[in-house]
Amino acid sequence: MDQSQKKQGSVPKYELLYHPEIPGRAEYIRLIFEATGTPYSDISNHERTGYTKVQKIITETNPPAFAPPALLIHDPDYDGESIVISQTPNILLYLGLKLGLVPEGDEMAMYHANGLTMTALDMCNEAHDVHHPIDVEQYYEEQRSEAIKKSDVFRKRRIPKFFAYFETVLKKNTEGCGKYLVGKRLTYADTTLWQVLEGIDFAFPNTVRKISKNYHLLFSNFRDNIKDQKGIKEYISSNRRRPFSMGIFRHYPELDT
Ligand SMILES: N[C@@H](CCC(=O)N[C@@H](CS)C(=O)NCC(=O)O)C(=O)O
Repeated sequence: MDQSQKKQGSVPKYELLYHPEIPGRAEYIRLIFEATGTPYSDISNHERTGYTKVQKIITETNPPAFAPPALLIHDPDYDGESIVISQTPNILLYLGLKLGLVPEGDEMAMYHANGLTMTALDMCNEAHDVHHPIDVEQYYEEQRSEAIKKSDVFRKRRIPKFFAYFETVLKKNTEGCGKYLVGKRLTYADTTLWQVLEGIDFAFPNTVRKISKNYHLLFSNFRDNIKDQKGIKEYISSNRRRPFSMGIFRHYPELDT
């Protein structure tokens, strides 16, 4: 749409479409809203019949979303139409640009931030696959022995590889002083990686306790810095922040021996 057609003074409205209760993949999106002080509605958690509404919207929209999270956007720029977009990294990129959580005035740095976000989400997906290595639609208990085998590889090889990678990224971004992944201010790559670290720590506390000393920037500078960011700090201590439970990140002691 032509910029001249913009309706002055009206602001976009955002509705988050996700499962109720668990933080899940929607948490990466909530962190953008919270860090930027942007109002949003979390339909499943805010409305009594919210989840029914979420399912209806994501299946009836065109194109339908395969799975939550999705974002319902009412933006005056879109001529009164409501738009639904899906896929976590896609939503993060959209909001990152709209709400100013991408590096300023540097297109390539934006792609770097997005690439780092996707790598953090890869680690999240692998953590999920540890407890569901065979079938996402079956109970953990039905794939427990395979999960135990997978957890061994994840803890011994994949976690250290991801941690070492992000430690190197922090070291190389001298502008960020070990506090930010790209440039010298907060991007959605930082909020996303921070949430993945929280999740890994929840699911694999023994592993993290044992090896975190090897990743000094990641576990002191970076992690502490992000949790103290304006918006994030208040959010963490609010009841809007959902605790980890039986979502993507799960703690089974036998997977963290
Ligand atoms: N790649 C998608 C994955 C979406 C996804 O797996 N969503 C989960 C909840 S976090 C779900 O409801 N999945 C149902 C399914 O895959 O059938 C994303 O990043 O958004």
